[in-house]
Amino acid sequence: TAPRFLADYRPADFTINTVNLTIHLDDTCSQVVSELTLERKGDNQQALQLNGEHLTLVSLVLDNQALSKEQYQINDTLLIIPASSLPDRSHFTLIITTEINPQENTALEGLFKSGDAFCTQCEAEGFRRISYYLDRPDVMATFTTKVIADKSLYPYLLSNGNKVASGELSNNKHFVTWHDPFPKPCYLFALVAGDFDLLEDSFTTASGREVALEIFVDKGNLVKAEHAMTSLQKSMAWDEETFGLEYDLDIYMIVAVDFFNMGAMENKGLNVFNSKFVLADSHCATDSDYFNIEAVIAHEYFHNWTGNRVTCRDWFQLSLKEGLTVFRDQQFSAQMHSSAVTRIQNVRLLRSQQFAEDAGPMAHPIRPEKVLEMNNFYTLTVYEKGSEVIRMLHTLIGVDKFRQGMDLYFSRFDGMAVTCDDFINAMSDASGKDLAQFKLWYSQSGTPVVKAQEMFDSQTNIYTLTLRQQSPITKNQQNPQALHIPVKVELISENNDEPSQSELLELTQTEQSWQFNGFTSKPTLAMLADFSAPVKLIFDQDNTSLLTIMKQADNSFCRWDAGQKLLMSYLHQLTFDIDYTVPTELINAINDMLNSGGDRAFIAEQLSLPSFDEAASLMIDIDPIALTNAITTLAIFIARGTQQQLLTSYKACQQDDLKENAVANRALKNVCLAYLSLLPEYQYLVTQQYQQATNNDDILQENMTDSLAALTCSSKNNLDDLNEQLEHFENKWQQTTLVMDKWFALNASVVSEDVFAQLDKLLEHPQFSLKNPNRARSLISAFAMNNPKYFHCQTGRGYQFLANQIAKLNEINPQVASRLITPLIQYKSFAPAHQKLMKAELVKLQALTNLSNDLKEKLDAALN
Ligand code: DPP
Ligand code: ZN
Repeated sequence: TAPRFLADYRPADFTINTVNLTIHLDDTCSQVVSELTLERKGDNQQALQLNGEHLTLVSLVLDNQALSKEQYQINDTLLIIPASSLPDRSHFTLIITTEINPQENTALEGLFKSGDAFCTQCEAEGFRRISYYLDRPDVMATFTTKVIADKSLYPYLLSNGNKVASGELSNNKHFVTWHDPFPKPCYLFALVAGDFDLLEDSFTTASGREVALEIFVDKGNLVKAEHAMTSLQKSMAWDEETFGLEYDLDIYMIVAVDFFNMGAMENKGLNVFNSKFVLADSHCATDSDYFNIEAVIAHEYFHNWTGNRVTCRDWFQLSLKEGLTVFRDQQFSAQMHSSAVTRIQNVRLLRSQQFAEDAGPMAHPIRPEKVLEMNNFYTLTVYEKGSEVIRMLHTLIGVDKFRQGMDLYFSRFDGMAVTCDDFINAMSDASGKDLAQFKLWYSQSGTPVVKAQEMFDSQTNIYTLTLRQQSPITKNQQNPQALHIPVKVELISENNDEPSQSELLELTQTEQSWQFNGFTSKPTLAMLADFSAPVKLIFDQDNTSLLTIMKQADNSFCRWDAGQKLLMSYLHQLTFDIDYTVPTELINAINDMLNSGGDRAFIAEQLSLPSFDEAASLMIDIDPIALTNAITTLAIFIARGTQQQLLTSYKACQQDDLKENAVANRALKNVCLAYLSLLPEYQYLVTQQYQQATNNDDILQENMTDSLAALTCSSKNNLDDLNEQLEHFENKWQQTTLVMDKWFALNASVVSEDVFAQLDKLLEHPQFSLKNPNRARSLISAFAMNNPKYFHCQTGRGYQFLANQIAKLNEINPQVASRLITPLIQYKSFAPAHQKLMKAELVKLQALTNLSNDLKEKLDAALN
């Protein structure tokens, strides 16, 4: 297959107006009858080329006439009906009958089995595995879907839209027919059949329409769907209040399945979810699980407008719906919870993962220009950086103009498939802001670097700030232009009678200066308030200034970020010299934080060291072992120095545990525990907490957040109780799939040489299977991402382990394989000895026979 280019986009020669599907479900041979009404656009004489993969064609009927084999051609990816076989009329019908094998579909694209249920995943290009079709998002049709299956095995037969007919058939079969009145691209098609428990509720929209809400889960899991239901109702209310957007069908269904490549999918009226983003109760789910469920439910719900009502013209425009919808779900979460902590967590994800992607071989603009396998572009760049770009726009034009821009966007484009430019133009027209330069964010890749330089003239009392920007120069980006970057700054005054000043600066040139008056002595600069732009900041600030910002900045993000910079500077020193003596001012600062009496969730973030990935994204030629040692050394230094206060805070949080703000209490408590568990004299606390949270006479006291936090301490420090705890946990939870995923991840994160033997054993565990993406990730990804010390060990064994699993997954599920390869293709940021070992594994993978496009695209980029 050849790559596709944004520049080559052409509208389709044909469109499809209606689709009538009849699907007879069968494990190994499902039959799909697809009746299309087609329309030739203009007077072109082109052949009709329909996409199709892994299909067995049974028959083709054009305007009631069966086509003979001579009248069409077929290959691995296309069905071609030449112009000579097509009628002269512009409108005609085609009935395509195909057969597929859902049971063998381990790629989980198209129609597949998840346990006993049938389900589909059609984004990006999965519908072509169900039937021959114009599988592109700018072809929008009205779907009617009749699903036929065994009545006892599949009592629920679901598809998009409204149920319009149902009935009994012979041989214990039944059918249900669904009609979706909204024309849609086929990537939003969905079908589910199975036996479920059903949680029902409703939502009354602002205009008074009653919407039935239905969540389908595996039998026995009904109570675990309640949080998802509440989250859905909150999301629906929020979108009405914030953007005036109401839901548009009479029914909204969510189905939770265990086998799913992604997090969830926004199919019109019938979302299919990875069960991990639906099921929760306090025993089996952590606080972050709860948070993520709410966020993903919101995300998929928000897609109903940003994605479904207005969709993408082509897949290069993916960020049109994803960046915008991530921004919307982040705003929602910030409003439902602490906006400061939510923002910090967004930034942590961006800096730890997206910055690395943007610096690696797969770097691409948020609107990519060249794609071999579309599934490779559901990336942190398109999603998270895409959201940052929308956020910058929001910052530049303000909340009211942003809303007007959204209104204009919907009034112009409802029901259409459009581009990122269309969106920006609507924003520009509504706000009156010139966004021509801003659009460069859509076409340039790499994380821009912004350098700050300050000068205070004590003669004139003028403070001058100079900013310089530079986007990375790479093979695919020889001549990057200056971007339009919103830089929010705060100048913190030293003198009580001179107020601090906050400003939004618009950096549009390569170099630009601003002057400030009103200070008689040099103020302290806090840069990038709220992280106003996704850039790397280079600004040498001494520790005194950082400590001032930590204490005095008005902006909570700046206070947190200054602390992280301070910590990062010590980590840097320690990676070069493990005997470096960290100044005790850090101990005072941390004691101050613990004593501050502020929001405990925020303090927990302040206390959390930069992760391995966050630190790595700010370094070059990383020696991963030196970095993991530096992190541990710094953590022990902090633990030793602040142990009294840590213990006091730990106990205070424990006491308040079941009261209000339980989530914030647990967050701080468990950060304290993580530090204390580094010191042998406090390790009894881990044992105690594990017992209380996991093995309590009073079951109501049990709590997964605390249980997992204790286990994580045990596994990170390889504590004596670890094996006993893991065994106990396994016995307790062996029936609960999602908790067993946590157990596999814990095992893979044990910081000990023994982890390799353990990994080999776990691959043979009766509950391990590479066919289940969650399970595969819980072992393999957890090892590669959470266990840097052994993943990067000098023998190369960690790299080998990952590559071996990727090779197996290449045959089973290319999408999952391709995601797991991320840490290996970023080899160039590591020191030469590691680079060599990592590269050797990539070379081996490149030589695989049957290499999927997914892996090929990444390997070629990494090794060229
Ligand atoms: N469109 C889906 C989502 O992001 C893909 N997983 O919600
Ligand atoms: Zn999405």
